[in-house]
Amino acid sequence: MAIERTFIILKPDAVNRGICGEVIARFEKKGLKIVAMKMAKLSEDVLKEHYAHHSGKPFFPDLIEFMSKSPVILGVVEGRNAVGLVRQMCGVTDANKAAPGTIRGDFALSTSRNVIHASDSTDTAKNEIEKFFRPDEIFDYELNNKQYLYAADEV
Ligand code: FUP
Repeated sequence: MAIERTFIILKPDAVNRGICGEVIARFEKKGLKIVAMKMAKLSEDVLKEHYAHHSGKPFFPDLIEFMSKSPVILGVVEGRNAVGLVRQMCGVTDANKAAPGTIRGDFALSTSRNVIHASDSTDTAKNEIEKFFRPDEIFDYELNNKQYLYAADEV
C-alpha cells in the first residue's frame, strides 16, 4: 500500500453545523496528514463539472444549489492508502445506511446532506487535487510522530 493523497470537501452542511473540526480531527487522529486546506465558495460552473457524472439526474439541481450556497472547506489528506481509507472513514453515500463509526454514519442522516466528499479513486484524486489546489497551496512536511505511525518499510 502506497502513500497517497486524496481530496476532500467539507460540504455546506458541515460548515454551517459547525462540525468541520470534528471531521478533520478524525483524519488527524487516524494518523493521516493534512497537506492542504482552504475555505472557498464554489461556483455553479465548477460544481457542474465536479458532479458532471450526475448531470441530468433528478437530484442534480438541488445538489448544485446546495453545494454553491455556502462556503465549503477543501482539503488534501495524505497517508498510507489514503484514497480508500478516507472513503471507508466517510461511509456510504446514503448517510442513513452508513455504518456507525463512519463520518456519515455518525454525523448525518441524508443522502444529499452527507457532510463530506472524498475522491473515489487515485485517478480521481489526482484530477480533483489539480483542479482545486495550486501546487504552492500543497505542503510537504514530516509529522513528528511518523516513526510511531509507520514501520520503516511502510513509507
Ligand atoms: P459519493 O461518492 O459517496 O460522494 O457519492 P456520489 O458521487 O454518488 O454522489 C455525490 C453527491 O450527489 C452526494 F454526496 C449527494 C448527491 N446525491 C444525491 O443527492 N442523491 C443521490 O441519490 C445520489 C447522490
